[in-house]
Amino acid sequence: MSEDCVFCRIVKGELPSETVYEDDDVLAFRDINPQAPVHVLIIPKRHIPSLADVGPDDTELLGRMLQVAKTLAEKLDIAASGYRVVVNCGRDGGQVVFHLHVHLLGGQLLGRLA
Ligand code: DGP
Repeated sequence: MSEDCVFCRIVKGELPSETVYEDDDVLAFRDINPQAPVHVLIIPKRHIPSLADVGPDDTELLGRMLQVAKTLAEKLDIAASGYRVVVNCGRDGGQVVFHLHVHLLGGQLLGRLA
């Protein structure tokens, strides 16, 4: 846990969030500034600053985060229409919060990235 990390504070319950999924290792909650009708963040409870900081021991955790994205897409009713899963990494990747997170976006047609 990192004292000054906003997502660690959400994990600890010090800041409110709208939780949509939780297990021992993973938490998912609605983004405070949604970019689509469905915009959920899926995070590890353990503080990992970014994708650049994961190691071989984190392979299962990363897989579970993607499984949670898929399951939440079904639960939040965007599986059939489609959705986007995004991980911003580092400054040029547009990462603002340095606690690893997966964005799950859907509920509207999303613009092409490339
Ligand atoms: P990124 O650019 O990938 O680091 O996205 C960080 C996201 O985190 C951004 O979409 C807004 C969201 N966010 C930042 N602070 C909070 C917060 O306190 N609560 C919630 N629910 N989301 C937050």
